[in-house]
Amino acid sequence: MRAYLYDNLDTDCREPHEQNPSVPVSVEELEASGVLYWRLKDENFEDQIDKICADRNYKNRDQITVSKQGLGELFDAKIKTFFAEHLHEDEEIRAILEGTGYFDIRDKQDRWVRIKVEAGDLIVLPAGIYHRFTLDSNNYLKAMRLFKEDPVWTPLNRPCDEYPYRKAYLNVIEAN
Ligand code: KMT
Ligand code: NI
Repeated sequence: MRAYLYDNLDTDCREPHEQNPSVPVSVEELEASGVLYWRLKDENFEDQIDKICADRNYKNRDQITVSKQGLGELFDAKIKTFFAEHLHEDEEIRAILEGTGYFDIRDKQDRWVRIKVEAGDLIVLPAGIYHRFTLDSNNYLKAMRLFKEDPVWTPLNRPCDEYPYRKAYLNVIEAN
């Protein structure tokens, strides 16, 4: 995982979009926005996930392969939905199993922070944070999705500042 400020250029979102010079964003800064991160080691991969699930009460899981082959005829529509700025009522928890991709989140100052993820990264985006996802030029990412009960991943596109999940998120973040 590596995080940095997005350059806001209007080119292909699969490009790195890193500023020059780069402006890195630390794990601590991500935490201030409510984003959690774990690096999973290759050995006992499942055990580490099981522990995080037990600690955080994630009871269920499934897998998604974000690729042309994995999503079939839904690919173009899904990719578009993922990259529209949105939030969810629930946390978005992803353990990256294979491949690479970018989660972009809005920081406290409403700037885009790009988080490059790869196999072995586990990331939690809190409920109510504005974010988006894109593949990079490798066009392939396989992830485990973790969730507490039934997942509510319906994307609520910005603006949805009046939703209780958004307000609750801002209240938590303000305290950080
Ligand atoms: C979402 O809601 O933003 C996603 O599920 C992103 C794709 S999962 C790698
Ligand atoms: Ni999302």
